[in-house]
Amino acid sequence: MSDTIYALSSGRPPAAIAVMRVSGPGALYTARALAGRLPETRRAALRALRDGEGRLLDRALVLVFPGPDSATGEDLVELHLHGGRAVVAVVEQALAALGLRRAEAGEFTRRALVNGRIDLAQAEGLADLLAAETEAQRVQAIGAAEGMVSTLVRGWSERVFALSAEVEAALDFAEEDDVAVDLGDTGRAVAALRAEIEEVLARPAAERLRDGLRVVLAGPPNAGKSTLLNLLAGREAAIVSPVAGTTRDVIEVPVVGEGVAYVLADTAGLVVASADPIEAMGVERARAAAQVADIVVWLGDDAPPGEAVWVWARADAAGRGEPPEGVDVVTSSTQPGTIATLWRVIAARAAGLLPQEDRPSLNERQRALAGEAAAELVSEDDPLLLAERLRQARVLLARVTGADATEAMLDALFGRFCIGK
Ligand SMILES: Nc1nc2c(ncn2[C@@H]2O[C@H](COP(=O)(O)OP(=O)(O)OP(=O)(O)O)[C@@H](O)[C@H]2O)c(=O)[nH]1
Ligand SMILES: [Mg+2]
Repeated sequence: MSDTIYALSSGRPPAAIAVMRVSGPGALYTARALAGRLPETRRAALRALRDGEGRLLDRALVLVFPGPDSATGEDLVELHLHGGRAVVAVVEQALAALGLRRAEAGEFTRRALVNGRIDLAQAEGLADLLAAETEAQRVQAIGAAEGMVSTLVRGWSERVFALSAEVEAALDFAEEDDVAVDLGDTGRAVAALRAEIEEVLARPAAERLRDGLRVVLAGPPNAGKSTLLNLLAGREAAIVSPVAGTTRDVIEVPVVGEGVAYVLADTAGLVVASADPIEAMGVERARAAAQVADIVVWLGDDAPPGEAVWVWARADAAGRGEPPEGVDVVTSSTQPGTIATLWRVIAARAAGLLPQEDRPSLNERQRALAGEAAAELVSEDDPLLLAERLRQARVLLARVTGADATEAMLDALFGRFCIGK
C-alpha cells in the first residue's frame, strides 16, 4: 500500500495560482479535513481550506479525481491556491500535519506507471515533453507520451505472438499425423517482420532531436570559425582575434534555429604539427569533436574531408579573391544575409538527420531492445528452435514498454522529472 503524497505541481511562487496535488489512499480524507464537504467528482468548486483548529488558510478551488481513473491511478485531489509563498507554505504544513509526505521528483508519474495508467515508453515521452524546448521536440515527445511508440511495439509483439501460435500448431499437427513440419510461410512472415523492425531502427534516434544536433565548426587557424560561431549563436560566445590559434578548447553553444535544437561547437584551428603542446591538445580535441559531429561545417580553402558543409568565410576580407569550385556557402561577417543562408543550408542537412515528426522514433534504450528482438527473428528449420527465438523476441519487445522495468531504471528516468509531476 502506498502512502499519500503531496507536491506543488505549478511553478515557483509567487504566481497567480499554485496547484497543490495530493495522491494516494488518504487523498479524499485529506481534502475533507481541509475543505469540508467535497465538490462533485471532476468538478471544480470553491472551498475554504481550514487547518485542525479551524483557522482559514486559503480559499481555493478543489478538484477531486477518484482512483483508479485518475492521472496516478489513485485517489487524486488538486487544490488551486492563491500562489503566494506563505499560502503554499501553510497548506504544505497542514498536509504534513495530516501525515502526508512530500512527493519525490516524478513520483506522481511513477505511480501512474506502477498502476498501469501509462507504460514505460509513454513515461519516457512525458519526460521528454517536460524538457521540450522546440516545436519539433514537443511534437515527438507528445507522440511518445500519447503511446505512438507503445502502439508500434505492441503491434510487433502481437505479430510475434501470432507467429508463435502458428509454430505451435504446426508442431501439434506434425506430432498427430507424423508428418514433417512445413514452416515456409511462417519463416517468410518472420523475415518480413524483422525487415519492418529494421526499417524503424534505420530511422534517426529520438535523442538527436531531444539533445540537439551537433554542428562542429572546423578548419585551419584564423579561418573565421569563432566569428561564425558567434554570428550563428547570436552572441559573443567565443573569443575572436587576428592571432592564429586563438581558440584552444571546444566551445559549445546550444542554439535553436527554425524550431530545431542544435549544439554548435567551435574548435581549435587544425594545424598539421604544432610545437605548442596546448595547441596540439586543442587540435586533438577539435578532431575528436568533428568525429562525433552530426554536421561538420568546414572553413578551409581546400575541399572538406568527408561530407561537411563547405563554407568559404571572410569573403569581404582584403585579397580574399574568388571562392573555389564546390563551396556550399560563402559568408562574411559584414553581410548578415550570408549567415541566414548558412542557417538554411544547415537546416536542410539537419532535416535528413532528424526523426520525422509524424513517425515514431525510438530512443537508445528502445532501439537496443528492438534490435535484439529483430536479431531473434530469423527463420529456423527446427520448429522448436524457432518457437524459442520467437519467445525471446517477445520478452525483449515487452521490455520496451517496461513489463519488467528495474527500480534503478525507474529512479534514473523519474530523476529527470520535476517535483510535482
Ligand atoms: N573581414 C573579415 N574578417 C573576418 C571575418 N571573419 C573573421 N574575420 C577576422 O579573421 C580573424 C580570425 O577570426 P576568428 O573567428 O578568430 O578565426 P578562427 O578560425 O576562430 O581562428 P582560431 O581560433 O585561431 O583558429 C579575426 O581577426 C576576425 O576578425 C569576416 O567575415 N570578414
Ligand atoms: Mg577561434
